[in-house]
Amino acid sequence: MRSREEIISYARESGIDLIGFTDARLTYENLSVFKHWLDSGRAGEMGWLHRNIEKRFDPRLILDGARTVICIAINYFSSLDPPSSHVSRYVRSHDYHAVLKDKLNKLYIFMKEADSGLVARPFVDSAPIAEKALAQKAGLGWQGKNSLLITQEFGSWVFLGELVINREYPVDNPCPDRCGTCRACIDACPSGAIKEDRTVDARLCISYLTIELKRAFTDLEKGMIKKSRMIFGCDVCQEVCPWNRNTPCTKEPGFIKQHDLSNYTIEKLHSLIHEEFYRLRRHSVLDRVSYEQFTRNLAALDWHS
Ligand code: B12
Repeated sequence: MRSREEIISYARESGIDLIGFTDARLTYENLSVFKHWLDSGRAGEMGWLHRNIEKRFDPRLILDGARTVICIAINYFSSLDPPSSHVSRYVRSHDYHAVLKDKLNKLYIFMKEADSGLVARPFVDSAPIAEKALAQKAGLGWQGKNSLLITQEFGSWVFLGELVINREYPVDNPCPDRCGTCRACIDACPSGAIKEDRTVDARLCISYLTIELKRAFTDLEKGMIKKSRMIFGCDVCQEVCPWNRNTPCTKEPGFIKQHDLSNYTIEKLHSLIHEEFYRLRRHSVLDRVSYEQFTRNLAALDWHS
């Protein structure tokens, strides 16, 4: 079995920025916050979040015999976008699911070489698993007022992933809260989506409306999109966070700018024809939206009430 030190040093060499260990369980409090969030309707139409609730907070239900969760984070901050950008930062990089999954698979192979009985499952947003709560417990950072995992080293510009394993390792201490009295994200959110209890009301979140919501917009939703000027995701609650002021540039080649969508003016976005849109979508998180959603989002920017 590889030691903690060997795992940490292999992870660092393979481009994983932060790594921490925690036991394969979350608290009842996390579960009850999540259930309350669902019951209050804040998940909007993301029906999939209502499924496998117990699994989300107990990785032992996704991997039989799970003992430890190795949590990782990778910085994706690359360069300053032009202020006119209408897409969130993560659109420009290679799809983070693939980048982090690849690192986790390599880490697994490295560990397995020294331990043939090791069983593990890698996750990147790919299973019902409470990634931010686990990462906080593994000491990577804290869940800020905007609900995102904020790290001291890279702010919240990190993607999260986990390797759930059937081996026991010494765990890290949970990270304390460092938001203090700051409420920049709550005040800056263009649509009032960030609630005082550190959760987000997805129904008001521009990221949800432009990516996850599949149907046509109501007039109220069109008004929110128009005000935000965004057509894919939203980073306002991250842009204003003081912890995000000095994030160094990512070292991950996959997260360096892939295409220039962030430089497109509204006129240029309107001229994106079907084929070009699908070309840009390849290997990007843009593939979460169809061409119909994309044009729906764009049309909302010109909406007149
Ligand atoms: C659903 C989802 C969304 C939804 C809902 C967001 C939300 N905040 O809930 C929408 C579509 C809006 C969304 C948007 C974005 N998302 Co998203 N999303 C997820 C997903 C799949 C689940 C999150 C979730 O469970 N939400 C439900 C709420 C209730 O859970 P929670 O926020 O974790 O809340 C917990 C804590 O608040 C805690 N808690 C709160 N109060 C208290 C009190 C006590 C006493 C205790 C003990 C606990 C506690 O308990 C809750 C349950 O654990 C995760 C991946 C994953 N599997 O975890 C990615 C994830 C959170 N998203 C991510 C990203 C990058 C984004 C965007 C930045 C994308 C963009 N540029 O547009 C935005 C950011 C918006 C925002 N401020 O959250 C990253 C965030 C990385 C990070 N640094 O944290 C994740 C982790 C994916 C990843 N693998 O990297 N997302």
